[in-house]
Amino acid sequence: MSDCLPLTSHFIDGQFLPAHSGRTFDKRSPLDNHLMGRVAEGGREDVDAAVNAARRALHGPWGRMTVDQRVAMLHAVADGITKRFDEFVAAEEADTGQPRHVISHAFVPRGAANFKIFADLIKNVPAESFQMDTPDGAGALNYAIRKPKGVIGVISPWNAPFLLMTWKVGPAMACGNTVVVKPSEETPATATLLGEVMNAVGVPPGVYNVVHGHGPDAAGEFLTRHDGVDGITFTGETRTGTAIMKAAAEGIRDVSFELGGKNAGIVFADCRFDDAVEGIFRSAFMNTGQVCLGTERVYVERPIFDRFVAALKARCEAVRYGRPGDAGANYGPLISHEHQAKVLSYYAKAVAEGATVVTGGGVPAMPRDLAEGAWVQPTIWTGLPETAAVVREEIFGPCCHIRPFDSEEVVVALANANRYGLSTTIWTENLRRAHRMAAAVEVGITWVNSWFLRDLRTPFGGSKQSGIGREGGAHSLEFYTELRNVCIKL
Ligand code: NAD
Ligand code: 6OD
Repeated sequence: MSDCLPLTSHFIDGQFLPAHSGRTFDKRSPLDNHLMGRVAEGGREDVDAAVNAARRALHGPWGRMTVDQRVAMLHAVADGITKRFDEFVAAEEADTGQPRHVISHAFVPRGAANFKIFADLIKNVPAESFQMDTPDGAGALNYAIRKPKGVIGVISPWNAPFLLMTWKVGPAMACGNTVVVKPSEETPATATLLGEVMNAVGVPPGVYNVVHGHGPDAAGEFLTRHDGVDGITFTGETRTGTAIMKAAAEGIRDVSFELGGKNAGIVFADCRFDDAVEGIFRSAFMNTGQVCLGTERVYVERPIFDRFVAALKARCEAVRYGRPGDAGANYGPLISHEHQAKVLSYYAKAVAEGATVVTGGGVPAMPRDLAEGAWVQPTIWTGLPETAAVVREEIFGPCCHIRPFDSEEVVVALANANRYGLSTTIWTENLRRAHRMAAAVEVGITWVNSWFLRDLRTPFGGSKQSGIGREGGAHSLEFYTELRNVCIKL
């Protein structure tokens, strides 16, 4: 490469490496489209090198560590992230363009916590055992031991890149596995930066590897098809999950999937009105709507419908566009022009299908230095049937459709009439109703009078086409370890 732009390297076997082929791809800023640097474009050789390094490390010093030593190392990783907190925040800001407070309050601290929580968990895993009778009366003792699954392929998305990647790497390493991460091509920075922390705290080479690159017929797919990979954990679109599941079928590899959503927000007339407006606003528009748990369908009980729509509209029209560190800026761009084109195509579809555009619907006027960024307005629609594309399909942008409802039964049916089942947020002061609703909605997580709160020890995952398996706390052991039975004749 003859220009002097920075290169984001692979991290393989403890070393920062360019692609074996020498190829790179461009990383542009979502804020203004300027060329930030180049990224190593992973190919088969790079994936091979990373998987082989991970396999060697499984049986090297990493595999021989005691649980206490591993736990201490994961704590050191978490502390290492915290020590370089500002660099992680800056790297994620540059990759995603999102406001500083979102990244520094929600995403990066949770990334560090992902190492501590799973390290502490692994020290306290109970083992099951059964004493059985035998015909000779001597008896036998059965007990189960948990072993690492092996080399884990981690494929992560761009919307909260550090949090979502570490949520897989933390438990995988805590359980004694080694990993090969393929971060999203849109957000490569923090994965490589984490390699520096791994080296600094003495994680053995090959335990944590990163191969950059694209998905189909590229690094992502090569990783999912590699026969040295024992399990694949993936967060991303449901359609990509389908492709990965087919790849994993070769070799009967296990998968853990966190996929798409089309989440409902349900607002009852007895809610605390201002809290509900703020909660729905955050859930639909935080991170410019690029949150898997985001609300794109809002159902509001009829007596407060008009007032609610007006209040949410006012909230949207008060957003302050800007760069991550700009004073007062609380709203960033979409991740890329490609994603902007997708979101704008849905804005056009909504109008074509007869929506009333309450606010937004296009690209905001931006100052000259930001005019080339991937900006879109927060957008609210009303008046569409449930069959409309923007009411059925995941858009993953800052937009929602709001519809009035008249009864609990009807709103449950509306919320459930979708192929996804990731999350729901319910706003009511009626405790009994909240419990009834939480049991009736077909989703992996229900929030009542809140959103985006979750203790890392609790299960997380999607129902229906929103995922397979649960990760979080002890539930992560199901995927990241293999349970083996030992039977001893006494
Ligand atoms: P995506 O599926 O396009 O890409 C995710 C990752 O998969 C990227 O690293 C990409 O390079 C890789 N990839 C793409 N095709 C591949 C293939 N054929 N084989 C192997 N790897 C491949 O998703 P995205 O656009 O990065 O992220 C947005 C999506 O992620 C949304 O659908 C969102 O709902 C979902 N998501 C879900 C959760 C959750 O917890 N359920 C969390 C965040 C995001
Ligand atoms: O931190 C979490 O619990 C979580 N599920 C974050 C997901 C972010 C998705 O965009």
